[in-house]
Amino acid sequence: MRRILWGRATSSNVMKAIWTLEELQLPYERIDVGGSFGRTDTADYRAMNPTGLVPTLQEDDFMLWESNAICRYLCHAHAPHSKLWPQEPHARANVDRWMDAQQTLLNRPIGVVFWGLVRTPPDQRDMAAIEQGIKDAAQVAPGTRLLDIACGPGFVASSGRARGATAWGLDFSPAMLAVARARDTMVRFDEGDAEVLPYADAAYDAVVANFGIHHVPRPLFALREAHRVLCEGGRVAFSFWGDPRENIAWKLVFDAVARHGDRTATQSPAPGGGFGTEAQCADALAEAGFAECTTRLVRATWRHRDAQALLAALQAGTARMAAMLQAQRPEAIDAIAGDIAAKAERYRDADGIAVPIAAVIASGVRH
Ligand SMILES: N[C@@H](CCC(=O)N[C@@H](CS)C(=O)NCC(=O)O)C(=O)O
Repeated sequence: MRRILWGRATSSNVMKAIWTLEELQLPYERIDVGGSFGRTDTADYRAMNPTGLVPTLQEDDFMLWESNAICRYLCHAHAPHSKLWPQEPHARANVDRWMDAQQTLLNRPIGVVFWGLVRTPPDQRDMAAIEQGIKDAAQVAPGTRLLDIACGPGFVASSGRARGATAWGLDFSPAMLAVARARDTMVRFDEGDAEVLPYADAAYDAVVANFGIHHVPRPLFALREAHRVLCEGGRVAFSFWGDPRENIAWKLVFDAVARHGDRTATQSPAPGGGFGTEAQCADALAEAGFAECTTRLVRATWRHRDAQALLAALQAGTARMAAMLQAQRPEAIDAIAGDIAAKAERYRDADGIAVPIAAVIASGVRH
């Protein structure tokens, strides 16, 4: 029989299957797929595993996905007397309980940490993890009336809805709203100003803003409005890029522009500012009237093929940073790119560059 475990060894779910195979001393080959190895999007892989995730176990024509199912199957089929999955009903139930708890209870909260600690493919999954962290901070649950302010394409509103919330999104940009509405027809997206919300007092249980509050000219006004539209006990949560000292991807660019270009060349309006450290976020929340204020610095690694790819991602995916880069003279851009490439070398490993980034997730409760 040919036994193949499909999946990169850096995945925690693949590790479970590897560990079981090794523990049971079962012969197998492992083929690297997933993450930077790719191939999980191919028709061949999807035919084995329609989720496109890893691991997948293949034994001749038999295919099995879901890491816990794989571990149980291996014990059941090939080592029925192993202590790994004991036959005695109570002992087995205990193992099953912890395996299920890992998949359901534990996996979600450790997701943000996990994302920050292991290698992830350079396909922007980092942002989804931060969004998840925000929703955790806002404690979004089924039935929650959730408002996503400065919603952009509406990713947070949509994932709040996927968790059972009734979600609204608000943004001042009709172009962003067009994208959001095309993405998700189940969320109501409104055009409006975060500083003057077009909603009644106490209309929401949770208000979130993902990397939005610092684009508002007067963030404190927006937080006061969030306070007004929240009901008693309602929670606000927002994310914000960490200080460049922690947020190296940003620091590489800011330093390079300072050396070779002009940081003031940008035509975009000045940021609302005043956030960046956890203390500043907590002060702003308290000033807006919130209690039980918490802040948490989330660190992660942003992986790219090289510095050029990092710069391209920032140019395509940011607002003020992109405007600042666009405002540089063409010859300065070359020098800036060269400077970033040189300084990014210290973050190089076998797969490219792994640049530290950091964001603050802040939350507070209306009493
Ligand atoms: N519930 C699934 C989750 C599988 C999963 O999320 N796998 C991750 C790696 S830990 C994955 O495939 N990520 C995409 C990739 O590696 O390309 C299982 O336990 O097998």
